[in-house]
Amino acid sequence: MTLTLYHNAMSSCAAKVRMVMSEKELKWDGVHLDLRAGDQQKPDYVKLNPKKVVPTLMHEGTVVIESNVICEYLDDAFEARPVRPSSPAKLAQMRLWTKQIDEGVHASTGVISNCIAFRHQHLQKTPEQIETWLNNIPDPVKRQRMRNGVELGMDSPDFKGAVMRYEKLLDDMEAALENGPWLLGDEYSLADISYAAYMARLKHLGLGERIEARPHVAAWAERLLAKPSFKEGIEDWFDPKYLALFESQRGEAKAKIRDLFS
Ligand SMILES: N[C@@H](CCC(=O)N[C@@H](CS)C(=O)NCC(=O)O)C(=O)O
Repeated sequence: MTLTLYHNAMSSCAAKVRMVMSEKELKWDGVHLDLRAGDQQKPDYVKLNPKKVVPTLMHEGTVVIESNVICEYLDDAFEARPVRPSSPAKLAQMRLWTKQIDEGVHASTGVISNCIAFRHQHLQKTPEQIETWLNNIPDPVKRQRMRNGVELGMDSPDFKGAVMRYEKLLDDMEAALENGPWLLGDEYSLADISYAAYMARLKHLGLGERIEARPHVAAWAERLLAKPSFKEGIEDWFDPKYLALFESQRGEAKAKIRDLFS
């Protein structure tokens, strides 16, 4: 079996795929991309992933992009230890959770992460390097969001909407978790795994109070982040430089978020 993941230690989408591979006990090789150095925009990588993002999976000559697609591909290609429910009704429910990530939750995470923390990494670069990175982002809407975040931080016009997208998600989760320990009730699945890295990111960025405000979500996040696959696929990859950056910005972020809700 040759399974190669092009990924980044701190990327939420790549983290999701690593957690799935851990759940399924798959052996894989990694190619680590430095997203701040622009590895994702280099021509050889763009041939694999025209969206210029991680992750990308290579499996015996097949290239698969888009983390939600990769997770389902892995579950189809390697049937042991399934991460998806077998009933069509539950599978449909699962996909309603995972598709939300592509419909706004991931973009909102990008906004919040950039406005609070990642902008400080970009601001270490020369203005020319920042422009090169921004101009190479294929999606013009994402390019503008990233520019706003780097230039304006938490005063970006996108910031409040991104936080509110999470409020809606967490409210929906709170309601779903009244029916059992996992988002689909009794069955732990890709619906839960897909959100593990995002819950960790909220805590890192000072939005943990938004989780704690919802008792079912708080207990679920604790269960999810206690999974051995979270440790192996996500926590063990945390980059101490990023953790230090998150910590240095958390106080200001918490105060700003509290202001949004006062
Ligand atoms: N929908 C894509 C999103 C991928 C994505 O946004 N990846 C981020 C890291 S989480 C990235 O590579 N960012 C680099 C950049 O935008 O320059 C997926 O799920 O794979």
